[in-house]
Amino acid sequence: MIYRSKGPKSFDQLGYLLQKAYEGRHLSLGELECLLSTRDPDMLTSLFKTARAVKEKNFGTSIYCYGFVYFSTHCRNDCSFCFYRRSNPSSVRYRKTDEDIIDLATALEDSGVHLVDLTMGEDPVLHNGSGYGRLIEIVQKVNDAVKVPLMISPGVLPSDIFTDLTNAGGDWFACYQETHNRRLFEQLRPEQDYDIRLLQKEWARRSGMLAEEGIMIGVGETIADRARSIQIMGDLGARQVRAMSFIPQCNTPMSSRDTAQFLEELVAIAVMRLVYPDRLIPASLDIEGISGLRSRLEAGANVITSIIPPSKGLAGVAQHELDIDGGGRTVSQIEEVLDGMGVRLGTPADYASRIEEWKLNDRSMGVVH
Ligand code: SAM
Ligand code: MD0
Ligand code: SF4
Repeated sequence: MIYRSKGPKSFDQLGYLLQKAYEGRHLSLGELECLLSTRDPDMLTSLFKTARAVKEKNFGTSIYCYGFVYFSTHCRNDCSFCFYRRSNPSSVRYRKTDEDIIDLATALEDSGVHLVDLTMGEDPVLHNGSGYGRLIEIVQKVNDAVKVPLMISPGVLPSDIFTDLTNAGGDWFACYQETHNRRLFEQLRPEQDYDIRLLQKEWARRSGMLAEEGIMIGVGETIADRARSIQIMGDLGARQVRAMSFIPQCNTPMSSRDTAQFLEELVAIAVMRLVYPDRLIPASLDIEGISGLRSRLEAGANVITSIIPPSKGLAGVAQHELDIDGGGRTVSQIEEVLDGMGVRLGTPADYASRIEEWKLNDRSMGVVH
């Protein structure tokens, strides 16, 4: 059960915390919990306004956008929240050919995305005893075909694969812990190792990739868990941090849970923005589709993820169909929303130079081994 007793008691208290964050001063765990418990409508307006101001101070009016290629939906794992868990017989299963993956990535690049996210379930064909040669080959082929940076979201890999993945063209490695409460993790990701999953982010950074970390909202975590996660995500050095609302999936153990209150996600986005002014924070189209874009950007997000080309037989994750074949998850649709908000897409060069600067910084700080 979420407890809310620690929300700001007055506008003075809220103003103090927002000012502190705006000036870049450290917020304690208790202060994060307090901000995460904000629910009064006028206080929420102030919270989101400050989060936007912090975003604009660091990123101006530039927003970035990611194409999503979920190229294999086969999975050996049985995550209780996921439609694609191995024991769901009604899940949509496909495995795209290398040619299909290249065509999809190229089409996304041509449509104007800043990055292509290559995502898969822990497909037993690609995660097999004889190594990860096929995965590396796919990444290399896509990298040869497109100029935009690549994100790889393959699930959990052994430590010795990361350098090959970086050399093949991986710029980002995404692997979300979902929660940093170990007990809850065991329920969400049964038979998976908490520590090995957490280490993925470190191994990725050591090999020269940037890391994305994330949590789910509405899976049984407390506000204190969310505050701790926000702190840990920062400590990991993740340059992109996300919060996504849980969407219940049929034929899964969590099918009869309530859908998360999307407001809870927006508050988490705003607090992450206050604490991490210069990191990337996604507004995923995979939760509420295109209709949920504006609220997420207004809460402080600055990267639109889960852009999916229509009618190519590609699925989303939390929303496997929503807005895909209707063309709602395309760059032209998001540009309409951005126009109405007075913001715009950044240039690919701007995006690429930002991430190159981060990589150089990691090298000069001795993160890369
Ligand atoms: N299989 C890889 C893994 O688990 O890391 C990569 C892809 S996985 C499908 C990507 C993420 O989607 C998960 O880590 C989780 O955060 C999110 N996700 C999956 N099912 C979801 C659901 N029902 N609601 C919200 N987010 C979900
Ligand atoms: C998204 N459906 O961005 C995608 C996915 C995997 N790196 C990302 C969760 O919402
Ligand atoms: Fe597999 Fe990823 Fe879904 Fe878990 S979240 S069942 S690892 S696809």
